[in-house]
Amino acid sequence: MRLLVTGAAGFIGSHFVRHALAQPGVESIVVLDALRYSGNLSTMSDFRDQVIFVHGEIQDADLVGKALRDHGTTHLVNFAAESHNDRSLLSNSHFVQTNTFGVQVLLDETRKNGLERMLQVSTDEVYGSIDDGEFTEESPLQPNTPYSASKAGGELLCRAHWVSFRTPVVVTRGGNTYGAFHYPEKLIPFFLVRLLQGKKVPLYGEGSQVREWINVRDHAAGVWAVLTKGENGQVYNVGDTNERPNREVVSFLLAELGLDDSLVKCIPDPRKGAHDTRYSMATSKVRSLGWEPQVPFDEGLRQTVHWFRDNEAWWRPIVEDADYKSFVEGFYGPSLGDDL
Ligand code: TDX
Repeated sequence: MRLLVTGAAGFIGSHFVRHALAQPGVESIVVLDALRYSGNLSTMSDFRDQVIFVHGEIQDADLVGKALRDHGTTHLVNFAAESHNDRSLLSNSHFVQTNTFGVQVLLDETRKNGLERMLQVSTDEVYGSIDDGEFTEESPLQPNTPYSASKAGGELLCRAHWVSFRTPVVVTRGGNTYGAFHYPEKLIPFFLVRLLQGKKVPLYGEGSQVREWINVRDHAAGVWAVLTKGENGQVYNVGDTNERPNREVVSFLLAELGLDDSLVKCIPDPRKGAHDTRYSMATSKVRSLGWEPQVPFDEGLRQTVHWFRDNEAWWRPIVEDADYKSFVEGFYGPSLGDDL
């Protein structure tokens, strides 16, 4: 197998490359990444010399086609995405450009260059919110934010290219993912880097929303299982059964760092109507491929806390970057400052 992995200078993509490098039969890995704000070469430093790096965007058809041909690619896995809901509430054209149009480019290039398979990494957020029960792969798509709508658009193109052209494509829908190298804008890494700096953390509303958490190593292994054993034209949920309200996750982080509740500030919910109350997915389909999650939530979350505590050299340049500061101030308001 000769792989091209897009977005591997980011969080889940980098863990997927680590996983793939340890598998038999992988002859080469090309990483294509635009190095936009959440992609960092430092995230790839432990495997940089084992992959071929191409700098560019998935929307660039000429670049993608050339990269596929130059390296005799057989399989393409797409992790490249704009992935933060809150940013999509501020402005969303980049989301459609990358998450929808970019996927169309990859599908066309997969077909034109005769690849054996493309895998599109998607998200449980395409289903919208569920109060009781769980989403199966047959549940309707009812995305609630520009981010999740742009991901749903990418997925629908996968379906259409399979039906129209028999382009060999599979889709995974991942749950909320946590672990090392997570760009500090999502709940867990954002709160960790703030707490580690002694700063307050902004919990939306009362923190009652429920998310289903999966460790990033399990997510990467799930994507690998679908890539190697899934069926073309199919969608696979990749989740674990760790449903937790946000405030419980935050309590865990505080306890693990020896801090108390005084660092939590409940703020008016900036997502307003677009804040999904609960995600939950059925995963029997992916489990039928022989995959199952290996990392218990408490153990994985503890390891994540320790990783952030021990790897300030990775996150410090990110939180000191002017664009990062400007997003945090712009979204949460200048009062977030050092003390919320
Ligand atoms: O500052 C915060 N305060 C807060 O209370 C942030 C950033 C988040 N939250 C809440 C909002 C959500 O209920 O925490 C919960 C998780 O938020 P995010 O980490 O932003 O994730 P979510 O919106 O649930 O989406 C995630 O899961 C699906 C990822 O961001 C997506 O990329 C993925 O597709």
